[in-house]
Amino acid sequence: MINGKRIAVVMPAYNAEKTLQATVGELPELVDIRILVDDHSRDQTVALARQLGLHVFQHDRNYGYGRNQQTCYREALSAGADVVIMLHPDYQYTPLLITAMASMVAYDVYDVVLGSRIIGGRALRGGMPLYKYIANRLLTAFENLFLRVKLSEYHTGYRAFSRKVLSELPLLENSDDFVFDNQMLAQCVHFGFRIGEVSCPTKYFEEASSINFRRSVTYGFGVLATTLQFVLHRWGIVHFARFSKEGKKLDPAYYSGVSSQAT
Ligand SMILES: Nc1nc2c(ncn2[C@@H]2O[C@H](COP(=O)(O)OP(=O)(O)OP(=O)(O)O)[C@@H](O)[C@H]2O)c(=O)[nH]1
Ligand SMILES: [Mg+2]
Repeated sequence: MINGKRIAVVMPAYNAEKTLQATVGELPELVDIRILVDDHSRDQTVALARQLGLHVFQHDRNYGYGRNQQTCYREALSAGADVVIMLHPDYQYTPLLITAMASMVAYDVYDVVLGSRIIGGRALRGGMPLYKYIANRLLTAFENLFLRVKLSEYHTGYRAFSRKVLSELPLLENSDDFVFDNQMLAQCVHFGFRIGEVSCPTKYFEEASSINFRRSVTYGFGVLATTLQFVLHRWGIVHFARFSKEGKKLDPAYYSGVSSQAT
């Protein structure tokens, strides 16, 4: 708990066996709810997660990173979380920043807090591939221009959200794939949520999960499309459910057809 708010950490996992223990071992004690959603991993992620005492939910097949997050947030809301931090179980983001990020939301300074690898200027030294770094900088500049905000990056997988953000965004209108992350941030901007950032060390290493060049390109085009949709919707030229108040939201009671059994 922080400031009387229940803190949840959600981990969207896919083949995270090698790094899960290190990640969970560094979760601060103030975390009240620890959830792992397994997207049909082929390794021992689920068995290990149970051993580590996490609340485990399993998809009946590999739906993708975006769909995994939908399940994560739905389960965190139904568990009664007030602040939810998404942490990748591949140990690329230090869990030691959870307290700082969760506080910023728990004390109602921001609705959303991002752990930025760009602030501090050490992303390349931390091992981020050069092409990812360049794409990150260019896409960020492009989005800042059209979304009319100033973030240091939109592509970090380390994020904290208030309960209000997760219940009010039309998250069910987003992609099942990696571009979900970007669509969600564009929604946060569109609906006027306050977004803060903290600097987070960049860590790339052998066992970490890392999307390959081809999927990164797909993601990049998805980001461009998301920005274009944001602008078209804003200008009233095309209507997108993703940016509409009537868009489908996460309802803890809603059943998406995905089997996400608690085990
Ligand atoms: N649900 C789901 N999760 C995935 C999938 N692939 C990766 N993940 C998880 O999502 C997290 C992020 O994936 P990464 O491949 O590390 O991608 P990234 O961190 O955005 O990109 P990098 O900067 O290259 O590491 C990891 O912790 C994975 O466990 C997938 O196909 N489905
Ligand atoms: Mg990664």
